[in-house]
Amino acid sequence: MAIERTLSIIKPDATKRNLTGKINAKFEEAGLRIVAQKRIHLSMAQAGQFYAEHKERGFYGELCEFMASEPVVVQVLEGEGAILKNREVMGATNPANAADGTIRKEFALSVGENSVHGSDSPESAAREISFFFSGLEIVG
Ligand code: RTP
Ligand code: MG
Repeated sequence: MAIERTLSIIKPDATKRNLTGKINAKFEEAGLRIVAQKRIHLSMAQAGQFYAEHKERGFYGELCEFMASEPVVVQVLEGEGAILKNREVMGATNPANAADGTIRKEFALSVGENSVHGSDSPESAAREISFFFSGLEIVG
């Protein structure tokens, strides 16, 4: 399988509870390398732009407010099949459905406050990585 890069976000519920290191350990244990990382506080406008694909969904306003409520850690993860592998390590969107050992099973509070985001396709990964990082900031 090819080496891929994917965009990950450690969400406000997790940064607030000081879980960045524990979540990063899960990525590293799965063979994903953190090749870029920064802590930022999104504005409502930035959160809205990032999640524009969900504009028509009922949870969009709540999602944007949550993502702008506290700092987040945005990261680029690299590895074999990184996009799918990261989704596996994250677990299902709703922690009630997440498999044992996944980040969301262990740390998520609810379907909304679910600790991590991960790109869901190569197209999303390309768009989302360039949303947050310039090429110079990614060091593989
Ligand atoms: P993400 O984009 O954050 O990696 O999560 P995902 O693919 O597993 O889920 P997606 O359907 O893309 O939804 C994006 C985020 O919106 C929030 N959400 N809330 N209240 C709700 O029913 C609801 N559904 C989704 C979650 O924070 C979800 O991760
Ligand atoms: Mg998604």
